[in-house]
Amino acid sequence: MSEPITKQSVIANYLPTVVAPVADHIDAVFAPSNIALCKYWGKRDVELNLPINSSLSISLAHLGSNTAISVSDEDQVWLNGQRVAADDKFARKVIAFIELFRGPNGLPVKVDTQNNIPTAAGLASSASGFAALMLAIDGFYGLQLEPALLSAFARMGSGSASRSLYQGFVEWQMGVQEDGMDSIALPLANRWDSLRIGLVKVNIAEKAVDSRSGMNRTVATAHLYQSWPLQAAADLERLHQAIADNNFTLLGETAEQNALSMHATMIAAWPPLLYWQPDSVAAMQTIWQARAAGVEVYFTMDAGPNIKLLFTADSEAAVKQYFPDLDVIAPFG
Ligand code: 2P0
Repeated sequence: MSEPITKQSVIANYLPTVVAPVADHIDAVFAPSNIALCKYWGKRDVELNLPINSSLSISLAHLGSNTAISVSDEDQVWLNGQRVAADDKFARKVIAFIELFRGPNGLPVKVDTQNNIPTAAGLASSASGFAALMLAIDGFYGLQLEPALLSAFARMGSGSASRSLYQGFVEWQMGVQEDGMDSIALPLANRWDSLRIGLVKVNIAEKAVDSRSGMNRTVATAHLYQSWPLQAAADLERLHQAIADNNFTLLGETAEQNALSMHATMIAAWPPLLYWQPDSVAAMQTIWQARAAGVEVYFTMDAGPNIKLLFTADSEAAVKQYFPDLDVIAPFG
């Protein structure tokens, strides 16, 4: 029997097992957060974060993570100006990821990440975090990796990080290879300058079940999950059509149905997974009321209670009548 494929064994095909820094430190590098219009939900390979379906996202311009790395006398991880305990899950994940490149006995480092989005609130900070970390590793160790490798390696840190290497619309192609090296994200050339994303913050506290455990539980226990890959494939086609035609109705309807279908699979898991809170449902009802009144606004939702609105610039004033405190992002600047 052949050896199981690991992150280390895949990376070793492209890089020496131990790499050394090319500088004492590198300045912070930025990667944007992203919100999927067709979601990544379920893995065909848990070790490599290989997805069961392709996904399509939109990056959040200036919202994301800035990560710097420097030489240090011991490994240390900082998040938003505070040192994180070495045995904390986040710190362990970050250092384990660095070890994939520098080896277990490489020179200790300080990793300093500043997120300008709420951490672990369903606003995809792990996506921007691992994408920025991958870019910082690339600079600090002088790897000069091409974009496809940066995306594939960032994906091993967190699946959705594969998409956060680019701005704008990004498709993460699921790939078919066993080592996952064709499971990479690519940017779409299309822009959509009038597109807006509104953040309805229901609760920015850390969630009880992270998306990694949530998706594994769904795949393992929800019979409803069987229909998800078919739905995702059809939605991806519709989104490509919507983007090519500048058809906002098709984009919004597809994204909203995709998100609710993903949540349906979670609700059908056991133990059930319901990330919604009463205020999430209240926001959905408000969105449907607004639509019934002729305002073209749709929503998407990730593994958390917060709602992300989709609309175009010409509807912004009307949408704000329903959501006065809305944070609005223009993903194309
Ligand atoms: C997405 N999510 O496409 C979906 C929708 C959450 C719901 O990608 O285990 O943190 O690190 O690969 O990337 C969040 O999953 O999971 C996510 P791992 P990740 O945005």
